[in-house]
Amino acid sequence: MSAETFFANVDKIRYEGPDSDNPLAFRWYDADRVVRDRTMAEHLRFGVCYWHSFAWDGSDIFGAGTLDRPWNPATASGAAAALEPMDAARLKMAAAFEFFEKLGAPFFSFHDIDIAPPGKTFAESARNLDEMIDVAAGHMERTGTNLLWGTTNAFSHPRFMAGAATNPDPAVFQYAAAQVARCLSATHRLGGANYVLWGGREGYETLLNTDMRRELDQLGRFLNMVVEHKHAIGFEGTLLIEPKPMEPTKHQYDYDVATVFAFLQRHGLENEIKVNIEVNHATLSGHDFHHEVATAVNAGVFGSIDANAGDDRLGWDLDRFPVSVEQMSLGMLEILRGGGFTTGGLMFDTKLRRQSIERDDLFHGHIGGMDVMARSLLVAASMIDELDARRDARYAGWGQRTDILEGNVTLQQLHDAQLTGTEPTGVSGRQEALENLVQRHIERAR
Ligand code: XLS
Ligand code: NI
Ligand code: NI
Repeated sequence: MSAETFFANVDKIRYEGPDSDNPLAFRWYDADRVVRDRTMAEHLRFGVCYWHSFAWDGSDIFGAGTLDRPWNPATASGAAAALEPMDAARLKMAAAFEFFEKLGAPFFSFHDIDIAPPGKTFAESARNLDEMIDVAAGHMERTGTNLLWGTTNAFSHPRFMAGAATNPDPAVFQYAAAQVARCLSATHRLGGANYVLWGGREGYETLLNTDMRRELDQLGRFLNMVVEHKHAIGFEGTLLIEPKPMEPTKHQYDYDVATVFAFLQRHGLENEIKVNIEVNHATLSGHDFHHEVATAVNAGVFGSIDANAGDDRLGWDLDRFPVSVEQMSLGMLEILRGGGFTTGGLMFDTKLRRQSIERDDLFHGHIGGMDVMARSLLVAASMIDELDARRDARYAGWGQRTDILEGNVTLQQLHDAQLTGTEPTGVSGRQEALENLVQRHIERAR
């Protein structure tokens, strides 16, 4: 098998418009189309993730790998069993870049161990990573694909069973620090736009054995060291924390955006680190996706998005491709209200279903996700002005009472004024009318 033809049955995916019946074409994502102030490609900044799409073999907690990924030794065909790990990594990378290019995704993302096999020692792992970073640089140059973010996997290996930075054993903290330093440099070398820190197992299983105060301080120190390292090596991308409330631990310290923002402030990091919001994690934390975006925008820490979705019947991080235009339109609305992406983008931290074993299934998942997000952008762009005007009108009364928020009146003065004042009449929330407005834009946005 030649790696260049891993997806031999699929050609470059093109935009054909909403009336196309071609399942391997975009119906909504038209990269060069201008929407408000920028093109769709500039608004959406799509990225494909290496881990679910190329490193994962389709295994779940109840069963073995199902996916045809010949570079993964555990894959059913066994084709890779005979391959040297570095040869398997090169094969995987060639297939991944063939995919990025045919899909027309401008960005990709990786964990260190997705692209380079771990060695027997840290030094050997670091050499493997360096070598694969060189290979990646060649593919990026050839295909024009860019790096949205790099990240470190400090949660899969047994050494991280009790976390990385929050581990009770400082030797594990040191290992994780070494890994992040190396991977941050690798991300810098590839011109990454961001670097993500998802707190893989930074949390606890039981408070019976956990000194929460100490663990949070360890995490704060760790992140300060990452910031110092970023500046030391001259990395200009954005550092991002990815909130998640639970899974794999019972309680993750980066619970949601509000929790992360409080943590950043406590450790003096609120101007150095922003958030990467994952839609499925928002759901797990009991929030709407758009709530998390709005919270981040308000706090000034909005960074990037992992564009996936959960399943209403299954309560874990399922990482489905997004399918709901309504859900994503409300999220895109808050992103537009915040001024859109700067270094961030929409990363498909998405998994095929385990039964999707044809090679082109990976295209169908991404094409559908890109079209849902593009359509959601059109809906959000179409309704934002009308909604903002309605929202401003709701607060219009404050135009006459700037004295209150400017701090020019006291509680006593408001009391005295009310003694002779009239009964407030209130303002209608107009929720049903606004929900109908959203539906109208969903129906009509083109
Ligand atoms: C896991 C996270 C992970 C991060 C990258 O739930 O979503 O995939 O995005 O480490
Ligand atoms: Ni996730
Ligand atoms: Ni994620």
